[in-house]
Amino acid sequence: MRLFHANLSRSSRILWLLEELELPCEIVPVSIIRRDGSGGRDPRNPHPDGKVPALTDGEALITETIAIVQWLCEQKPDSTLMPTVGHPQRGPWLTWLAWYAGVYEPVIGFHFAGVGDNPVLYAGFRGRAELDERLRKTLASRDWLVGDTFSAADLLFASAAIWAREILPDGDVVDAWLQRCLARPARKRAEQREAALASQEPPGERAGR
Ligand SMILES: N[C@@H](CCC(=O)N[C@@H](CS)C(=O)NCC(=O)O)C(=O)O
Repeated sequence: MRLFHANLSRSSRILWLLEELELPCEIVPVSIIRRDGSGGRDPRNPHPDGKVPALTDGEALITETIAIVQWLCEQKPDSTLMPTVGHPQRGPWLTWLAWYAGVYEPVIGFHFAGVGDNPVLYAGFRGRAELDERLRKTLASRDWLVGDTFSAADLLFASAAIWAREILPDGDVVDAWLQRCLARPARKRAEQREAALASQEPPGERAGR
């Protein structure tokens, strides 16, 4: 497998997942267009939009964080990162993943863009307050989002807070859960691996956009 990765981006959490699962994978540092306009599209990156993460496994190209998370977890079906097919926790696990990609990220984007109150968006997704309430309520009654152990669902949400803590709701229960997630040895290993990769990221050609 090869992971196309850019430093401190949505592919960082895939580095973390690879460490959790102890899966071998070649990491290919690529440039991406950064929010501040720096960087540029990398011709080596097979992602159709020039984004990261992108994963290749033999002939297969897998893009979109959730698809990559599921693909990698399926390589180690006995790990605790993903409940097995038919397990009672499988449904909640899939729900958190789908909710993250289909609702959480869009609503956070609307919120920071200042359009979260738009009635059409609110009807389709609900708003930041509802998101915060769901996470706070869940974490007030349990240590992890699914079952009684850390899973890829926790990794997904916790890794969003690495870029900006305000992406997640504030409050003690969320802080405590976040600390539990970030204290994992695999997270520390991923952090070190990413730091070592940072210098290998190509600068990106503006002309290549
Ligand atoms: N929905 C995609 C989003 C991927 C994404 O937007 N990645 C950012 C990095 S965090 C990127 O590659 N941006 C470069 C660009 O927009 O050209 C996923 O979750 O995989």
